[in-house]
Amino acid sequence: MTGSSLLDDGKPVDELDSLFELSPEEWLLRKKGFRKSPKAIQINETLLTTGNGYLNVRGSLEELPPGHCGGMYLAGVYDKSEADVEELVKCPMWTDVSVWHEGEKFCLSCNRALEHEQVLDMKKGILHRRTTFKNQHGKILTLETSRLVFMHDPHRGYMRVKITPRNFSGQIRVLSGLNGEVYNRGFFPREQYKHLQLERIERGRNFMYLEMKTRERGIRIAVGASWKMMNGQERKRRWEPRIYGEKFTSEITIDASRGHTYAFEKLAVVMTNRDVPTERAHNMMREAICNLRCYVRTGVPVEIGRHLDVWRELWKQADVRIEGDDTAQQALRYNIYQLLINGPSKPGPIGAKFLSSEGYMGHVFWDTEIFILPFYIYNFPSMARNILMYRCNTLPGAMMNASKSGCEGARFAWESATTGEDVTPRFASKLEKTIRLIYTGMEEEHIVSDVIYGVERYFRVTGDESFLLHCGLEMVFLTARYWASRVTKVGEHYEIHKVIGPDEFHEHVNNNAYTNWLVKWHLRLASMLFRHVRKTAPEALQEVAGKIALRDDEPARWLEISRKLKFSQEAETGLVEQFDGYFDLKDRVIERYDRSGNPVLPAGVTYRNIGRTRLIKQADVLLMMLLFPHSFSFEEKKVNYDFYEPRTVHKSSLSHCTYAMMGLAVSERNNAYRYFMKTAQFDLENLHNNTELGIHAASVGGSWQTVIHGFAGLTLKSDRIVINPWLPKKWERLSFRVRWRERDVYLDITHSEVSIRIDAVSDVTLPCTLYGQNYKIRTNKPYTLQYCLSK
Ligand code: IFM
Repeated sequence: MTGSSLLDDGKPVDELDSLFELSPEEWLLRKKGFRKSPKAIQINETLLTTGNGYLNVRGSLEELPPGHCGGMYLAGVYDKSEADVEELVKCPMWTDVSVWHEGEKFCLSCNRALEHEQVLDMKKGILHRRTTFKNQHGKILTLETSRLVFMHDPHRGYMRVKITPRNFSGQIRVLSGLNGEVYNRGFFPREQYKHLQLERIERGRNFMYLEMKTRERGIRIAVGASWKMMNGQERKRRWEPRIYGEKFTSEITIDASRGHTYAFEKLAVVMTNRDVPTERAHNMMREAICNLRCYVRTGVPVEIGRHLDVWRELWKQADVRIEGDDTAQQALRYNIYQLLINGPSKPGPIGAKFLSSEGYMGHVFWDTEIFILPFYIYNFPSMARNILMYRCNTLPGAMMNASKSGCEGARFAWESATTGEDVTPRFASKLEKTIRLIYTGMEEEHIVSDVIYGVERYFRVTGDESFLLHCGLEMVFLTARYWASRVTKVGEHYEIHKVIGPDEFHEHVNNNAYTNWLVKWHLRLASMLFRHVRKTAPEALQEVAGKIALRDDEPARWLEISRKLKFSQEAETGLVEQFDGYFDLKDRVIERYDRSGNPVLPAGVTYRNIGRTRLIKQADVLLMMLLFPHSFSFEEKKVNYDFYEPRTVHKSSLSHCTYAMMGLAVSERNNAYRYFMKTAQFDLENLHNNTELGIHAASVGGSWQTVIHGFAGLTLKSDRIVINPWLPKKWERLSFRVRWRERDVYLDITHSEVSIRIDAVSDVTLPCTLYGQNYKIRTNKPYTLQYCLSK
C-alpha cells in the first residue's frame, strides 16, 4: 500500500493524505491476502485492534465478511444478563461500511480479490486497508479505508473511506451506520448473549444517534456519528438515513464515473453515562451530539494532528530499540503498541485479553499485576496507579469474597470485573475441549499476594507515598488479615491447604511453594509497614487502623505466621518441592516438540491424567525465584531450573517469559532467547492457536519485562539502579528510557558498555551498580561504563 489516490481534478483527495502517510516499514504490521476461514479472519481482527485504553475496536474488515467477530469494547463496561457470569460487553459498532453496485455487495468472501492488504501503522495508531475486488460480472472496484480512535480524546473515532470504480461507471451505494444489534459470543458453540437494549435512536440533519443500555447494570452507551462525502462532493449524492430496530443505516448513492475516486468520512463519538457528571447524564444525546459538533468544528486534520502528537510522546517514552535483530524489534514494538493502546487514563480494570475481545470474558486475573503492570510502572506511573486503584476501589468486593469463604479481611478474586467479587465461571472448556468444573475461583488464591507484590513494586520504583498511605496500607493490611484467618495451624507451624498454584494442572494441593513464599513475604511486609508507618506517618496509620478496625495484636501475628509458614526445600540440593507430595508423583519429562516448538505430551499422558504426573502447566517454583531473586542463590536457581524446565508444558502464555528471564539468571542464555522470541511473537505467530479469542496480555507485558529486566538486566530500586546486561549475539545495541522517581533514565547498552544519563530537575548523585561494581552517577551528565562478561 503506497502512494495516494487522486480525485477527478488530479489533486490529492484531502489534506489527510500526508497525516495518513505510512510510517517506515519497521513500524508496520502488514496482513496481505484474504483467507475465508473464520479463524483466519478473527486472528487478524485481534491483531489489528486499534484503541486508546478507553475504547478499543477490533481490526475487522468494514464489510464484515461471514465468520467475522468484530467488536468494540469499552473499559470497565461489564454486564451479566443471561450469561453465566459478568462479562465485557460488545458495544455498538460504528466502523461497518458496505459498497454496493447493481444489487451486489463488494465482499471479500464472494468476490475475487485482485489485491488485499490491511496495514497497522503502530507508530500512529492507524489501521489502513486497501482491497481491489472483481465481482462476478467483472466489475473492478478499489476500496481504501483508514481508521483510528483518538489517543488525545478517548471518546472520538474517525474513519475515511475511498472507493474507485476501475472499469465501470454507474450508481454505487455506500452504506455505513450505527449498529446496536450486537451480541457476545456464548459459552457453547453458536450460543450468543444479548447485553444491550435500545434506549434511543434518532437522526438529525447531519448526524445519527444511537443509545443502548446494558440490561443488567443499566450502563447507557451513547454513539453519535456523522457520515458524509468529503471535499464538498455532497452535491453529487443522495443521502438516505434509515432506522431498522436497533440499527441505523446511512446510505449515500453516487453516480460514479470510471477511474474516479470518491471519498467519505465518518466522525464518531462514544461515551457512557459514567463519563459525564450525574446531573447531566439523563440526556446522553445532548452530551454526545455536543461533543460531535465540537469535533466537527475543530476539524479532522487538527484532531488527527493532536492524536499524532500524543502518539509521538508515547513512543518517545516507551520505545525500545534493538539494533541487529529486525524480527525481535518488530515483535517487541508490536507488544509495546498493545500496551500503549490499553493504558488506562482512569482507574479501571485491565483484563487478561486487554480490550481486544471477549476472551476470558474480559476478566482481570493476576496477569495484570505480575506481568503487565511493570511496563506502566517503568514508563507511565500514573497509569500504573490507575491499575492499582482498580484493586483499591474494589476492596469491598474482595472483602465479600473473604467473608463468603468464611475468612476475615479481603481476598482479591481469581477473576474479577466490576465490583471485585469473584466472577470465575464454574465451568470452562478445558484443554482437549472437555467441559469441566473449574476450581481456580475457589483455590487459586496466590492472586491475593500477587496484587500486593504489584503495590510494593509500584511504591519501590515510584516512591508514591500518597498512594501508599491512602490506598496501599489498607490493601496490604486487609489482605494480610485474610491470610491470617486462612492459614491452618499444624503443630508449631502454619500451612495453607487446598490451593491451586500458578501450575494449574494440580488442584487441591497443600502448601504450594509459590503461594506460601509469597504469603510469607506479604505478612512480613504488612508487619514491617505497620511499624514503619507508625513512626513516619502516625495519623495516616491511625486513619487506616480506625477504618478497618485493626486489632493491636494483628501485626505481631502476621509476623509470627510469616516466620512459621511451611516452605519445603531439599537441604543438600536446594530443590524446592512445588507442593506437598509433588515428588511422589509419576515422573515424566518432555522429550518431543511440535513444529511450532511447543512441547508434546509424553505417550500415555493426557490433559485428563496429567495431574498424576510431575508435568506442570507453567512456571511455578521458578516464577517465585524470579520475583524474589535475592532470596535464592545461583546454585539454587540452577538446580530448580534444570529440574522444572523439562517438566513444563508451557500450556499458558505466562510461562515463556519467566523461563526466558530465569534462563538468563542461570546462564542458559540461548534458551532464554528462544523463550523470549516465543513470548514476543506469541500472538503474531498464533503460538497457542487461539489468538482469534484475543491478545495474550501477560505475554505482551512479559516480553517487555524480558527485554528490560532480562536482557538489559535493569532493576530500579528505591535508592539505586542495578544493571546486569547480557545481549543476544546478534543484538548490536539495546536502547530505551524509563521513569524513576520523577527522573528520566536513558540507557544505551552494547556487548561491552552501558551508557547512562539520568535527567532530573536538580543535580544530585545517585548510586548505580553494574555487575556488582558501584558507581556514582551525577544527574544530567552522560556516563559510559564498561563491563565484561565471562563466556
Ligand atoms: O491467569 C492465567 C492463568 O495463569 C493461566 N490460564 C490463563 C489465565 C489468564 O491469562
